[in-house]
Amino acid sequence: MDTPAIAGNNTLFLGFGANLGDRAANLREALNLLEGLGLKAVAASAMYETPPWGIQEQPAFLNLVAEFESDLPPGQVLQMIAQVEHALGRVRTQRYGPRTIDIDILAFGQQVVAKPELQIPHPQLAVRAFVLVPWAEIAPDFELPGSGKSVMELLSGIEAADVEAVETWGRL
Ligand code: PH2
Ligand code: MG
Ligand code: MG
Repeated sequence: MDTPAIAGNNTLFLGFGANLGDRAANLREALNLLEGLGLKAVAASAMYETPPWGIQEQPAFLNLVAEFESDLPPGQVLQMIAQVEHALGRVRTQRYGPRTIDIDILAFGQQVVAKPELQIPHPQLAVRAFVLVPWAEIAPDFELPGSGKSVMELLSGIEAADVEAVETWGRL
């Protein structure tokens, strides 16, 4: 067979966060815009209100995780994400600072990407309750490439107080 090893449909998980403007509207619009660009959403978690991580002096976030199917390469999905973040008024100023929308590629099937501009799986997902709680809602058994650990296993490594601080806020 001379077909490329990485082809066909990939299960892709994206993390969404917003802490400026109408946070829920920003999350909904981000999903709609990605679907409009051709990414097929197959599942979405609830929206969770989460304490800001990294820089504490900023408004609380709404976060969610959604699953998509795509046969596009990761770099192309990253471009679509940048387009949607731009359309929703994302201005890149402070690292970990406030934003109308942030969309991160958490995992892309079993692919591993280690480039300066893109790392998959997302390097910090294993320490972030605001990612693992919504992710475990929709895909507890998904196994990360490399470690082979499931989302649920990673979540069990997070301190209880951090998990409890992630509160269900509402449906999309
Ligand atoms: N995103 C950040 C920094 N801190 N904190 C929460 N609760 N949720 C986020 O999505 C978030 C954050 C940088 O991407
Ligand atoms: Mg982020
Ligand atoms: Mg980001």
